[in-house]
Amino acid sequence: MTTNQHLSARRRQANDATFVIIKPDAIRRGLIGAVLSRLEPLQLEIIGAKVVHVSRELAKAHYHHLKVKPFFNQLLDHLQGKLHDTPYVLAFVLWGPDAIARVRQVAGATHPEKAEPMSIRGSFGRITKTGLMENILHASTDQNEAEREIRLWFKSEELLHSDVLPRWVSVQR
Ligand code: DAT
Ligand code: MG
Repeated sequence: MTTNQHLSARRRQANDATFVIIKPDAIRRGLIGAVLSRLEPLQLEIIGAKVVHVSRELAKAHYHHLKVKPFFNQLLDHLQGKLHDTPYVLAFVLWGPDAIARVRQVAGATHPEKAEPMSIRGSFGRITKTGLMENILHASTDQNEAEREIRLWFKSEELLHSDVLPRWVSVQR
């Protein structure tokens, strides 16, 4: 094995934490179980889980990178459940080998019609007439985003592995 192969093998085995939200459209449509059954085969540990009533402030902070977009307000309304009469979301921190990339892969591309058909978004997501992406779940895209989002949504005492803070990403166990 070359040094590069060793490095990539180690990288593949690195544990990381990712942040997942089951969004109001999925809750409204009775898809919580379906989403979890797509994630469960990844055999990640659930190190944080809770029901969250999403304030405007939290929604804005979560999607801060999209605040200049024309769909920003609709996005906030969606996350707050205002468009689905569902005043809460389910938030999770999942932990394990390559958690961020593997959850993103199972989730599928942002746009449900472009998502791989067997992915969660490809299977269950849809676009409404107003252009809202009902794409079922949120999942962090990289380590910086995961760390920022986990800190935004969870207190360290709400996580099983709070001992790995602040370097919870890529910590070998
Ligand atoms: P992702 O959720 O795949 O990480 P993102 O962070 O770029 O995608 O955007 C967050 C959410 O915003 C996304 O889940 C759906 C919505 N969104 C993104 N691009 C959009 C667009 N062009 N029109 C409408 N909604 C959009
Ligand atoms: Mg994103």
